[in-house]
Amino acid sequence: MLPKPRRWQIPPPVPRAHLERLSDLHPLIAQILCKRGITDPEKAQDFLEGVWTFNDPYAPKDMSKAVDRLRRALRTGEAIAVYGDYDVDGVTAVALLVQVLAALGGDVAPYIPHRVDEGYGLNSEALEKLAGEGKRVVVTVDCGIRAVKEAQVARRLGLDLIVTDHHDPGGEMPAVYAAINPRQADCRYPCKELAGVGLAYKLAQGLLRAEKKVPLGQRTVTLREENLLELVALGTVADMAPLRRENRALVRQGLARLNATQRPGLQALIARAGLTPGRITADSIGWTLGPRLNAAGRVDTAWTAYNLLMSRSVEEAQPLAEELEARNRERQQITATGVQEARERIMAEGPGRLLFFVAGESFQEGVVGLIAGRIVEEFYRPALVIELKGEESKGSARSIPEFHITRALDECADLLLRYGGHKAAAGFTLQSANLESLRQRLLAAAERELAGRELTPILDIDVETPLSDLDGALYNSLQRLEPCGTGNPTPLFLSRGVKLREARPVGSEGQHLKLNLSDSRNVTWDGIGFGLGGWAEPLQGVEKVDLVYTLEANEWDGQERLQLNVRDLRPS
Ligand SMILES: [Mn+2]
Repeated sequence: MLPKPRRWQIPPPVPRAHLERLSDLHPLIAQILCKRGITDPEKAQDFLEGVWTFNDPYAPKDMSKAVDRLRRALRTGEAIAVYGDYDVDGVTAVALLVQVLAALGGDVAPYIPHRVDEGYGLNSEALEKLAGEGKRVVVTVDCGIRAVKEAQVARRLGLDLIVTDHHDPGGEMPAVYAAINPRQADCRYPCKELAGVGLAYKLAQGLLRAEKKVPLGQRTVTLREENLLELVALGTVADMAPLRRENRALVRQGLARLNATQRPGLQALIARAGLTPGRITADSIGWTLGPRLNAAGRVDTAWTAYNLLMSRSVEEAQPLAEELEARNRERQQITATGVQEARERIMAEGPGRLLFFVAGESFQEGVVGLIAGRIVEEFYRPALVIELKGEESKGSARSIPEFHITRALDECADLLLRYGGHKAAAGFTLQSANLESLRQRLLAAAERELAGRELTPILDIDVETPLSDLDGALYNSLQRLEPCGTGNPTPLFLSRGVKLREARPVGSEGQHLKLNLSDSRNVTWDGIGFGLGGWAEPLQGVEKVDLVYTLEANEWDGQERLQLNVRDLRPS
């Protein structure tokens, strides 16, 4: 069977004037930058160097207020709680702020809710518990911006609540002591795309700089802002925050530090996951480190990940890294079973629908989002996966660019107990009795928005070029575009009329495609197409192909060789 078709979005030619302005750069790099809206030589330079020049941590709305309140707590010895989330962004943000407040001499403790027992975000029982323990200030990270009711509870309990959150605020803002969130309408902070951990870092910068200016006591604070950047890189990449503007600068510096990390926990995690210090990229976070840190909160408790990040010795860290490895395997297995079951149901219902809605007792809450993500990948339709559970059920949604899933849920707000998210992903809780109504209303919304549209995933090509124009020098230049990932994808090339010398299926079920190609100068190239094994048969006898691919280096026998990672192809 041929792999599913992709729509090739070919970039319009870049105006000559733009290219001339960037004539210091490799012409293909210049074209890629122009395609991404960077046409000014100075901006191009800043981008390539990962520079972000706006350097005022007090600029976000309410930041000074939050810093002042925390410094009062530090001065008077009031107990502080840092309240986070159980995913990587949340856990790294908690670790970051606890580390900073402790370094400043604070009486500080972390709080991370349990995914299944408590669920996402602030909850009143937890606030009561914290107040009962004598906490006076609660700082949230990566949550809290929609906690209108809980903010009232905090107020009644005499807690000063400082919210730092990067999620979209709802209609009503919680009445809190301070709310730091660049997405609120009256916040003028120029980078709106910081992750939860990025905002925690801004607060940390504010605290550390205030301390430097006016020390609170006799203690010497040895912790420096830069020591926190590896946490920022982990949380930002794992949360899929766009890797541009300030995030790009933070992640770039954070990756450099992560590659030489002195944190025993990260050293243990990196070693156990089989990564090599010095070769860790944003992809290593996305595919290897992030899933392991996340697995703790998905199948058990996020404290394992937190304790790992905070551990002080290799002896303490190693068993935790081991445990994360085991949790991650468990997570993979549960996800695979869930995907299989969801797929079977979709096939039974008829895969022609415009939206998939599957609910069942066997889907585990910790992985419903992962299952939904896989379904979207496979079928290219919005998907909701719900763990059916007594009176209240919890689910997760993933979507395609053509369908704003959180807006669709907004229309069904009367059926939901709580929900939140963004364009492409959302989480929600509802009374199980409302499941059928929710399903029908969402199907109707999908029908209205998607019927008659061509629903095919798009390959957003950066540049069309003869294969013979690619070489090692270009590959080296391309490294300046790193870190690539969400919001700054690895450049996608199109080459037409490439000579095909061989195409054969590889992989345990022949699911992948191995290619041998040659360019117009008769230089041979290797190509690999993951999931493109279905092309092996129809390519027999084909002489020339058009290829969409990324360029990568493959180590073979200690030698680096360029190869094409082919994303799609057609006979010319
Ligand atoms: Mn987050």
